[in-house]
Amino acid sequence: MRTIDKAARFLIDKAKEDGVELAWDRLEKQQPQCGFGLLGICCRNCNMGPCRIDPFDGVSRGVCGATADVIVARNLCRMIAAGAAAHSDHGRDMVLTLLMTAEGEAKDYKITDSEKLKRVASEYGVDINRSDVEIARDLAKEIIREFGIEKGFIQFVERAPEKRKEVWKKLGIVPRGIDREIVEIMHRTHIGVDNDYVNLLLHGLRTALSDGWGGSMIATEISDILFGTPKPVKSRANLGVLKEDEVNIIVHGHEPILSEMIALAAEDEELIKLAKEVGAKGINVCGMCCTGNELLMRRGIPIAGNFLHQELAIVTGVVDAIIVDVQCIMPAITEVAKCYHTLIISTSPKAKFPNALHIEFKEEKALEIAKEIVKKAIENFKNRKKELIRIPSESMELIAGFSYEVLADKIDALIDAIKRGDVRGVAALVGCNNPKVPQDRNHVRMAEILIKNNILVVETGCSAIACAKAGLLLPEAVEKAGEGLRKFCESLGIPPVLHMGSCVDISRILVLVAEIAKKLNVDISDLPIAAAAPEWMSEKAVSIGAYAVASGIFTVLGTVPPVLGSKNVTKLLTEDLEKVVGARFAVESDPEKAAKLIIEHIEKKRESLGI
Ligand code: SF4
Ligand code: MSK
Repeated sequence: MRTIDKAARFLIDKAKEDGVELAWDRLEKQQPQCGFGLLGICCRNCNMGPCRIDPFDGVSRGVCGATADVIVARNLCRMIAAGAAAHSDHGRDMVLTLLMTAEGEAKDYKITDSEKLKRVASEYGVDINRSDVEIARDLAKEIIREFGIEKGFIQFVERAPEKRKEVWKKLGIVPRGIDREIVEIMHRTHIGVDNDYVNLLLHGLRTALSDGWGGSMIATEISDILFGTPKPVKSRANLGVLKEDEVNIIVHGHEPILSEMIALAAEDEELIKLAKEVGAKGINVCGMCCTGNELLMRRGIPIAGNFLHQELAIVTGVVDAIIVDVQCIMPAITEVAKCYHTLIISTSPKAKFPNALHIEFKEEKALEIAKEIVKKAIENFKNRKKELIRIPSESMELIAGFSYEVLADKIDALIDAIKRGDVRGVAALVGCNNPKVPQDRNHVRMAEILIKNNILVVETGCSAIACAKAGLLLPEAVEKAGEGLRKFCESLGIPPVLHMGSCVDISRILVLVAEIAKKLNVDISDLPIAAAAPEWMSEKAVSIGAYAVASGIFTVLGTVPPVLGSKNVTKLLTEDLEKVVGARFAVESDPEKAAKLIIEHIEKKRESLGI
């Protein structure tokens, strides 16, 4: 089975009829995948190699003498570095936009959440008794400094409970500058530098922390300041949100700097008029992946799908443009688009695609460029190939928008419910789709089992979209929950599965669990909470998993990371870390068993807390 999603199944069949190759087909062609790669025991870090460790063939060291432990640890650290870099560079772009907004260079942006601006500025010691613009300018400058701090630590680390900070201090892994930690990984993993797998992995955790409590948290907070802090909002999810009689524009990628402007441009009277002139009834903007989550959370803009929906959207034949910025955009989409009429428009100088139309996005002329892009989509409406049009009917209602601020005044009620035992604990389901897993199966199945067992589920990224499509982000989904969770959710009028945002918004979950721990005067690792990335695929997910564990959160991975080639690294990650940071990884691809691991962990933590 390739997917549990009916709409996806419909379009996978259509793609076959149309002769279009999809990620699942390419995965099949990759079989059998390289065993050395799967185990993480190949190294290309210098030109004496490439080397691989082959215990069955008596090869236990690379040319330089590196063992499987060193090679696996180095490879994993480099994955963390790439993931942390992606999130944090996104964070940097947000701060630079805030600075340009404050200095009057990015006139189409404004400070939307002035209260949050002041709150964050206070944390950074910025004087808040001034105009928003002045505060924003100084705050942006302070935060930019953090990317390459020479001494001292990332400010948001202060949001962690004291006990957690003590753990980090003792281990020497309090994150310093975000860029510094990432550069240091690249240095340490160069041939002949750090040859101790424990030392390497500890720095990997430090780098991941600079993502979770640094780059990602910055991205979330600045996005809220610029575009507003999310509040509960109704919308719809799945490919049925596409409309045959409107110009369909999908924004895909990650940074709201672009997608917010596209949403604004699509409301322009002149462009709506133009759309009508070409025979469409209007302009339908939909999201995909995390930039879609950003628009969904703040504007209620419908979300067409998660990672494995990006090719399928084109197969409907009605997507007039996919506008992309950065991250999780398959290079394959330009190939798929060749069979239909879809225009792929790239916008970031960091992410170009052969055969795409590149219209560079600049914050100084944001709305003007966004309008130009939307116009291209409208002009493409007439190029649809009528015989290839088929839109699946599936789209599900949902409620999203559960920022930390929305939940803040519900924390006491949650703690009471946890103490009473109505709610057993909280589980975060996050991360991607991966064609190695039937699309959405693990996300949805795990969420169903967890809520049935009275565990409140919070979600971000593609996991949240999977559960949205399955109808779990609705208050009515309490029917699938256990009695205690049902009572709790009904009393607050919330669904049992809460959409907390995009991948960088896992920082909202960190803030939530940190506040719960502070209220109970315990460490995060003492709480009855857990996390899972049931279908993860990206390096960002590796960084997320690493900062979750380093923050004290037991984390279950649904696809196997490339570490099994080293028994020592595997043991460290799945056993020994528990003694060091109070949490560990588990790997379990069966969603039933993975949910069971989380339930057992939560019950164990409840017992230790005496509740
Ligand atoms: Fe081989 Fe060592 Fe070079 Fe890696 S760093 S390619 S193990 S010689
Ligand atoms: S978009 S990182 S596929 S969650 Fe954030 Fe989805 Fe994973 Fe990308």
